[in-house]
Parts: sequence; structure tokens; C-alpha cells
Amino acid sequence: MSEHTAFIGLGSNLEDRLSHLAAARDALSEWVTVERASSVYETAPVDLPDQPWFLNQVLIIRCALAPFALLEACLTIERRLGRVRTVPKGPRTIDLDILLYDDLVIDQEHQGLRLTIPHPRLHLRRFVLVPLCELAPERKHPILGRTMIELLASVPDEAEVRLYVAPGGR
Ligand code: PH2
Ligand code: MG
Ligand code: MG
Repeated sequence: MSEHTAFIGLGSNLEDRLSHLAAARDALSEWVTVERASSVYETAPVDLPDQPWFLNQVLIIRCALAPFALLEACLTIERRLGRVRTVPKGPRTIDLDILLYDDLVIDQEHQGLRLTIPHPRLHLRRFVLVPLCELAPERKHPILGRTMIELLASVPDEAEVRLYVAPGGR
């Protein structure tokens, strides 16, 4: 069984955000091995500014799932954690995005689902690059050929990303 390494971005800006991140990690463990998790960051909303601040985190996972099977697992977890898709880029209990999968470059549609890896906005978002740099600063973007730390140094996004310290130190 071949093993793959992927980076998954988690985001939540509704209800108990920290619990949603934990529930997503637990649910993912049913399909994949969660190897490492970044710190949790509290981040100002981008793209659609008029919504609550997010908690974001990035995970390194190992899995035997093919890319579309991993996407299916992510969507299943989103549904299980009560995500309702109303406004695009709007508030959500949980979002799981495949950011990187080995050094794969893919942009395909399969049974009505579109999958683009690397995530098409990875290099434009501080809330993704900051936790990615914590885990893998020297990892190269498979299309841009630049490391995560280089991408962060030149990212135009200025939206705030700060380390999240849970109330009561949870
Ligand atoms: N996700 C979005 C849109 N905007 N902003 C932050 N800070 N964090 C997110 O995860 C996020 C967002 C759509 O995927
Ligand atoms: Mg997203
Ligand atoms: Mg998503």
C-alpha cells in the first residue's frame, strides 16, 4: 500500500471553533495518520471580510488514499461536523482543504467534484503560509518552485494572523 504525505488546512469561524478543529483532527484519524499539527492561529477573515475571525491550523498527514478519495474524506468530515454551504467563502463550522499532496500538480473534475492541488490560493494567504512555515519552511511549492518561507516573505496579504491562546490555556 503506497503512502503519501499531504498537508491539510483546517478553518473554523462558527460556534466553538477550537472544538471543531479538534473534532476534524479526530475524524481524519479514522482515514489517515495525522503526523503533526501546527499551532492554532486566530486570523482575520480574507476574501469576504464581513464575517467572524477564524481559527486556522495546518496538519501533516500520511495516507494511502488517492487524491479524490482524500477529498471525499474531507467533505464527509465537513458534513459530519455540520457544515452547511450557503455563502461561498462565508462562515463555516469547519473547512478542510487539501493544500499539498506529495509533489502532485492536479486540476481535475471527477464525478462533479473539482480538485486543484496545490490549493490555488495557498501562496496568497498568510493564514495558510504561517502555519505551513511552522511545519515545513523549506518545502517547495510544486508549481512556483519557491519554499514556503520565500512565499511568506513576499505574500501581499496583510490580514492579521496571530497565535491563538485558548481561554483557560486549553
Ligand atoms: N477561508 C475562506 C475565506 N476566508 N479567512 C481566514 N482568515 N481563514 C480561512 O480559513 C478563510 C478565510 C474560504 O475558504
Ligand atoms: Mg478554504
Ligand atoms: Mg474548502
